[in-house]
Amino acid sequence: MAKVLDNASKLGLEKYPRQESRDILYGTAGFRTRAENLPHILYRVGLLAVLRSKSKRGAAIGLMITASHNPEPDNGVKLIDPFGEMLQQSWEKFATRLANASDTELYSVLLAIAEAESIDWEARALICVGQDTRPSSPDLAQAAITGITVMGGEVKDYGVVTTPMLHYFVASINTDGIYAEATEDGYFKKMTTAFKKLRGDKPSNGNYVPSILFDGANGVGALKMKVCLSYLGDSLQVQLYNDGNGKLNHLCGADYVKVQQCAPHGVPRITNARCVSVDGDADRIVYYYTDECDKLHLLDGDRIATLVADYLMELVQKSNLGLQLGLVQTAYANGSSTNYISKTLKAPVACVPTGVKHLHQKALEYDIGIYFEANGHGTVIFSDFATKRICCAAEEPSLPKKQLCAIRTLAAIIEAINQTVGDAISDLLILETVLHARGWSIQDWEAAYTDLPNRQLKVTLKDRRVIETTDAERKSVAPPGLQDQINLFVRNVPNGRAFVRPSGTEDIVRVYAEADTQANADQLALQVASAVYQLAGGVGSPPALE
Ligand code: 16G
Ligand code: MG
Repeated sequence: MAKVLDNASKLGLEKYPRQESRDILYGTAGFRTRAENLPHILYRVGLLAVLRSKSKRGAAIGLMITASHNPEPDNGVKLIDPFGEMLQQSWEKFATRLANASDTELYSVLLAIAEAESIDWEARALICVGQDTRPSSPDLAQAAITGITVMGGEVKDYGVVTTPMLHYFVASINTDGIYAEATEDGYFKKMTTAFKKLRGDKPSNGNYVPSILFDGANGVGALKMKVCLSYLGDSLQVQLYNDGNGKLNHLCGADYVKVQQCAPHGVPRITNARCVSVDGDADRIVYYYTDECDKLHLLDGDRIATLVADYLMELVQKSNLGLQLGLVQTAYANGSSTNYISKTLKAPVACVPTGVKHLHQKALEYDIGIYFEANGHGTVIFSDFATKRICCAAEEPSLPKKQLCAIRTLAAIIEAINQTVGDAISDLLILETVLHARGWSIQDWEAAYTDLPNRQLKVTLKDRRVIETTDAERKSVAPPGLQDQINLFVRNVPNGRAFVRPSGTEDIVRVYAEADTQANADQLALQVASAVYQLAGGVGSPPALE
């Protein structure tokens, strides 16, 4: 043991010494910063991954190198736990401690973690490594692999993959059952076979046409969609744009479309055509179209959740298996979507703090849990109980035809969805299935409800931690007086709602406001941002509408 640790700390000093940089936090998306500050971090995350795997008696752990939708010069890393879920929260602290230790402290920090977790040094360790398409990713992967190797861990290097593919592979290695073989071929074969089964032999239906324009953000999503196409055959026509020749995430991709509320560059404007954008590591997806006046219509994660919920609820009713379905959103969900879920769909809907781990955790409480962040990250989770009921009933030919058909559809959806985490490609296949089944165009989908106009603003503070929130980030408890002010502003506008929260990924706080009109939403956002700036120690110029 001492020899392993000694090795690790020595090698770390020689090859990957700690660089002069500020302390870094393992946040909602792991470590993320400029790529040049990351080599020693990757090395240390490699060391930690081995401890994590050993602590799970040799279960495979994932190590994904990506900075998702961030600009190309950034990069990042996050660890994936054995069932394909995000790293357990208590280990986030270990990651932060190890990343910020001085070179001389490295040995003792590793030892302290090993002791705290009663690590069995004899246990094996298997780490699955994946990377996105950034130019900095291969060297960073090498740093991680060095860390894993000096600690005696085994490496399974998947090369360039989407984040959700790596989650899927890790879950597949560690579990028997619903996941396919842990290879790219296994993954695509399983998903697309189920998709084709769901689609039947008629790719068109009513207003639905089996053809989309796909914005790949010039990242791994484009690369893997290309592979997926060879499995899809004639079942879906996908025109690929931003397929990797341009700059990653630059003026394109799901985050750009959602945040800037404009169509991505590099995709032709074809009036009313159904288009999708994914982000730089393909774990988010949004749909959009541009109308006759060249106006963008965005169908984001809230719309995706409601579309999928509406469809699954009908199947659940027809299946008569007594399964309970629920949705999970964050405070960013448009008020109209929440209203639609509770009043029209009459489904339970929970609100949790921002970050996939919170949504995923809550969704596990339902037989069928649907979670989506407004930004397009989400999936559907079937509990073991629901999976068993559905899969057993699907083998009961004596059931009435309509019921059996609904049950078999649910069984095929279980095969097509990546339940470990939001997966743009798998989500796309599910959404295309629902639209096809409904016979809907993207405009039919949009007609379900009207979004409340909303506005987001950023405020820079001396220390963003002075903002403290409660009630799933919907209310602030510090600094004193801030929530009273927000309440006052909100009361003055019809359908007003606003909140403020410190970002988990940037050194800013975010303000969200919605109201009956865009002018009122803008005014509310500005009032709240100004109050934050005054009461919480704003720096730089006072907030303004961009
Ligand atoms: C991260 C989160 C995402 C969240 C976003 C919020 C994961 C895998 N990703 O990207 O879910 O919406 O952070 O960013 O959890 P913010 O804290 O800067 O608003
Ligand atoms: Mg992403």
